[in-house]
Amino acid sequence: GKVEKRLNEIIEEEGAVYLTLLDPEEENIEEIAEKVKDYADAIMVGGSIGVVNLDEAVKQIKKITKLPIILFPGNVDGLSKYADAVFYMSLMNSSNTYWAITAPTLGAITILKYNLEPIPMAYLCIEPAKKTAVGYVGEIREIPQNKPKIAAMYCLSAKFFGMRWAYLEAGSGAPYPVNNETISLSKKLSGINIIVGGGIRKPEIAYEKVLAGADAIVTGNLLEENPNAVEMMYEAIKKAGKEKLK
Ligand code: 1GP
Repeated sequence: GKVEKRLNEIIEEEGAVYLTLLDPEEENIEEIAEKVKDYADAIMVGGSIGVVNLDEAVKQIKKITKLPIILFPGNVDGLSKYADAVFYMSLMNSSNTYWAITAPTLGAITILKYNLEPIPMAYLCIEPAKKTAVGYVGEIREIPQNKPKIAAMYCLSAKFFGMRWAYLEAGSGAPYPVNNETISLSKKLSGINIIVGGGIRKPEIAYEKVLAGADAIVTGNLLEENPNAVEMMYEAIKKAGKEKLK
């Protein structure tokens, strides 16, 4: 697909992509989109707790920028025909098969009809995700941070299933992000694209996550609170990307 191809090109040329997550319920969505449009490589739209204005939100962002919009659905209602692509995700470490396979299956025909580009992704909730919304909604079996091998095994499994991306998620607003050991072992063992998000609020943290092996960094909350932070984040991610490519 076009969007995935573009992301892969950026990873190859710049070492890492920067994805900004916008909550469709966010009131200042236009203001945030206006700020991120010159820095993000793509905009993710979604969240774990319900969506009411998804179509409207996607249309509003589309008016502001031509950046690809990738849906990040929290459930089968997280789809909009106005977006470009969708992370077609399995919450592999949920204790409930609904989140691992039933929800994506129920959404599959809608994705086809809406002509959305599906980007196959393992969604892995790592400690401290249990304390965040996705942990509660997704009924997760939390992957501990002091056992990097467990996350890495899931990434390898994702690769064997044919998924090309794995998202190491500490949860939106997490008090601390996924640690570097978990990221580097996941990347080393699987070789697939590793997305890291949840609790990343400082450029120097994003920088070290990219050097550890992250191919993509996601920030959400930070930009809701301070849209201007996007520039510093972008610079840190691209600086680390360049160094990684050396
Ligand atoms: C949530 O990983 C994303 O799914 C972003 O988390 O809001 O903490 O940046 P933050």
